[in-house]
Amino acid sequence: MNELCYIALGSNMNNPQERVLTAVKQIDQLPSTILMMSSSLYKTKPMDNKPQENYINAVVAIKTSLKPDELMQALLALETAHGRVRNGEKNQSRPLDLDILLYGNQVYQSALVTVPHHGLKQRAFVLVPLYEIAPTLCLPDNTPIKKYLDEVSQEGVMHCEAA
Ligand code: PH2
Ligand code: MG
Ligand code: MG
Repeated sequence: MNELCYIALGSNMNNPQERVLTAVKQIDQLPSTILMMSSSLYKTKPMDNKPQENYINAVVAIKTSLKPDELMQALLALETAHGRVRNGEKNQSRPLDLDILLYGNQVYQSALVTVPHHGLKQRAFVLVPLYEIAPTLCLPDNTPIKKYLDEVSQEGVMHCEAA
């Protein structure tokens, strides 16, 4: 279990709250992977004010020996198991989105995955739950995530009470 990784979860279809909680358990059950921490759930407004249902977002920390592409394959399989269908359109509503935010301290890009995740620095619905579980975390370039959190508006990111 060598790399500490952070994964963002998002859902705005078909009972998102329950779905995200289920997905957290499923991530813990991936091969060679253990769940270290999970954030609270957050109800969030769609990015760019898209006319969509609100999202449920969360972030988890895992330790895994899966390589970045293997981890992404496993996460994509989970998305598919939750009924996600990709038609090439960007940012459409989805039952489950699982993004690798950080893979240890690695900077890595392949056809399947880019870490750090391209949206990490600008998205409050990622930064708020990430900061909750890792307040002193720094990106591979040594920038504290707190810096980016302070730069975004947290309006539209609402903490969900425990179910
Ligand atoms: N994911 C998107 C697009 N827009 N908006 C919110 N609030 N939360 C998301 O997870 C999200 C989004 C594409 O991945
Ligand atoms: Mg995403
Ligand atoms: Mg994704």
